[in-house]
Amino acid sequence: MARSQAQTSVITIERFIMEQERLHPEATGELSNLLYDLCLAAKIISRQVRRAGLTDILGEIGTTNVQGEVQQKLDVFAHDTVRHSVEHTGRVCIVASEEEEQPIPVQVRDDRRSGKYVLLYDPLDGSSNIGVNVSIGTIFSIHRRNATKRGPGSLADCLQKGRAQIAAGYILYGSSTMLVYTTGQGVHGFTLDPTIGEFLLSHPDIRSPAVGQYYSVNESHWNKWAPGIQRVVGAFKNGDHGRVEAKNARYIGSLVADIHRNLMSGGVFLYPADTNAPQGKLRLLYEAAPLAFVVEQAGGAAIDGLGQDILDVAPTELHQRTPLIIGSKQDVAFASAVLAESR
Ligand code: P6P
Repeated sequence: MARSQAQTSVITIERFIMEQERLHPEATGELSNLLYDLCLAAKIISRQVRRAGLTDILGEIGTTNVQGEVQQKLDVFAHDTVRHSVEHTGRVCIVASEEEEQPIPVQVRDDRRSGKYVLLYDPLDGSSNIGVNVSIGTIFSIHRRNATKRGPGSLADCLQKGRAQIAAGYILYGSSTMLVYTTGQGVHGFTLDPTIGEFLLSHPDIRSPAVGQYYSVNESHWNKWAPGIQRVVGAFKNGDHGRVEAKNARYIGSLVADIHRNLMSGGVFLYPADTNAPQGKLRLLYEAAPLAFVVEQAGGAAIDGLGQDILDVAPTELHQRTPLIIGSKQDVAFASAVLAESR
């Protein structure tokens, strides 16, 4: 009996992106090509992240502070790899990275092809975890330029609400390397097969459970939180009169890893404001907003805990921080209700 096409076909991310593009007759292919560019960067970074551990073990290759140097090298390596994968293509007009104080306008040789996209990214979030072999990630956010019409982009092109994102996603360098992204047509996960150097569709149309089994927060900050946050976390820990059931605690301390586990299994992640970090720790434009786009597209929710959805927060600064509560829809709604009662 002939095997069905589905049984025999291996769907690479390139094929998937092309098929997604065909759903949009107006598409020029530039976004697809930008996503391919990011796939290439992801493969290169993944290879280097894997080798970093070897360098560390071998030791004599590096200096005594090879751990810190490798991490710093890796952060900069990841930053440069993404930047070099996109800046020559004429598809982007500006890139902004956690590693650079200012956005980097992209000078396009042929001005007529000045890029229409803006790329914001965290090249290697959680890189302090490399030394202990904990998963780390790259996070990216893509907007259409909206403040300038041609030539290099501007800071204003970068300061857009998350709701305006064209695409967003992350690469998780974990037990396997996964790329998870959305263009507003659902969330799709691809696993890198290093033997062929291809991202293969492994998790089509990811949907997050409405109620999570996990809550993820650094409880060492408890005494610095506002009473409302203490009440929310206490309810996730112990249950709350049937409004919410007690959950299991899971906190890796590496944002992309925590978010991915909760996306797949259901859960709620919190990085609230506290007395030491009145705006929270995480960055809005290239951490919270892209992850919020992905999580919302998978049926979840993301709020700042101050009454706004993350995707509706109007940015004023490139590296501004935001409190973040993100994950399973009903859990985030519970947190939002309790915080509203506490205001
Ligand atoms: P804390 C890693 O340094 C990071 O930026 C995120 O990846 C992670 O979610 C958070 O900080 C952990 O912060 O204060 O719990 O160590």
